[in-house]
Amino acid sequence: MASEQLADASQKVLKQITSLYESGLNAGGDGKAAAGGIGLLSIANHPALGLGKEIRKPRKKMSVMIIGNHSAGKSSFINWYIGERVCKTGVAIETRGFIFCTSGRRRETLTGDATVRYFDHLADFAAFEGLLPNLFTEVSTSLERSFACVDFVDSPGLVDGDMKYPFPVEDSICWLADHVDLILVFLDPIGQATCRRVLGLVERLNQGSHVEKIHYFMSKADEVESESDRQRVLIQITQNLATRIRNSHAFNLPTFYLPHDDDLPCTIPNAIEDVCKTIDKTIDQTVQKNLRQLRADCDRVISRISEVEVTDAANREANTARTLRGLGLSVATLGALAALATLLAIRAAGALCEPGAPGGACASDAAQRLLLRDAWVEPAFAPLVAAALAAALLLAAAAKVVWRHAPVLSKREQRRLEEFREVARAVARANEALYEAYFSTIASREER
Ligand SMILES: Nc1nc2c(ncn2[C@@H]2O[C@H](COP(=O)(O)OP(=O)(O)OP(=O)(O)O)[C@@H](O)[C@H]2O)c(=O)[nH]1
Ligand SMILES: [Mg+2]
Repeated sequence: MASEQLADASQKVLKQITSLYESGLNAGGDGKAAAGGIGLLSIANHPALGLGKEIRKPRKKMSVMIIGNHSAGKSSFINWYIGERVCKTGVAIETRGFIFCTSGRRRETLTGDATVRYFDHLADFAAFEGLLPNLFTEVSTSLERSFACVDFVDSPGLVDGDMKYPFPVEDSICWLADHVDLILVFLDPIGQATCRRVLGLVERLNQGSHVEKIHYFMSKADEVESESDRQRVLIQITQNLATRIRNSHAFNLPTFYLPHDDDLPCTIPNAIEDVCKTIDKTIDQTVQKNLRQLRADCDRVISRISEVEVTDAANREANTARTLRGLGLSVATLGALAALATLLAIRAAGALCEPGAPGGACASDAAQRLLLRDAWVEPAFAPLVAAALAAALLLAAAAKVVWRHAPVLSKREQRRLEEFREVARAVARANEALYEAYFSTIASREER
């Protein structure tokens, strides 16, 4: 299968994955992503689930950063790959900043601000002082090779000496290294392949978690005159890098050069197809990584919904227990208030039967009975009233605390969660279908 066909299949899968995050499935439920539905992202961002920070949409394309010494042919390689001269090339220091090269509907150049808006993962990248004016995007309509699903990042050439970069060049390359899928290091045989800056940067990148994504190539190999010269330069570069890279035993430095228009024979081996294969392999890996991420995110959403439902059921149960306890305490409060009222009534009856009390109320039976009780209430009246009042107040306060209910989901919210679960399950099924379709594409490619 040609690179373009692979790119076409990969691009479709990558786009569908993004669409499943953004807008879910179409109403027909035929597994095709469509605009207007509920996407995995809006489900993750729903306040009841709170997964907004954990679930992120993968990018629609994979990205390759090319780094290396000045004049190693980084920009020329991108132009050759795309089949269009989007980056400036030449012997002078041509690339002073970062140039993102992406495919789009029309040819255009975006400046720093627009670049940061175009690639939303770059928001923090612009924080490097002096970087924004040196950041550009070249949009090309080319569909050559796998460009439809690859974004290239052309970086400033590295040189030693008095060269002053307008921004912290090593730091910004290291920042980007975290955000790209593949790093190609181009070192040319006649330039400053082993300059201090290149070696320092390679060492830094090897200290991070990027080792697996870095691939080294000796570029412009046609500039060496003979095979023995090529071997000599290879040994020289390898020796210089060996102490700075992890996995140095597996270190490989294929040589390549861009095809010439002239017919001059060149006996130097050209591994330019290996560079393209490395890119295609990373596209494969990116598609598979994104499919795995989608599956994991569906599972995460489904298990979060279950967690929320379990918490809701527990809250309901706790609320019932709280209601019963609250009711008990309220009844006890009423009891304490009744005791207080009784004490006050007894005291009032005693006052009515005082000698000389008006109306002869003491004559009534009820007052007489109360008066009898007053005989033993009277000595402890004040502490008893205080105790009854304190008990009523404490019980009322306790009832108020106990009766405080944990929030529970409304019927509407419960239905919404059910709907979310169905969407996540359908997206997981669509993901399986994408997986199968993609692998059968790969299998048919390998059979040829
Ligand atoms: N012989 C030969 N020359 C090449 C090859 N690739 C690029 N060149 C030439 O090398 C010079 C530098 O190429 P660029 O693509 O500008 O190199 P660069 O790495 O982008 O340079 P900076 O941006 O300055 O770091 C240009 O004159 C290219 O024509 C190649 O494979 N073989
Ligand atoms: Mg350049």
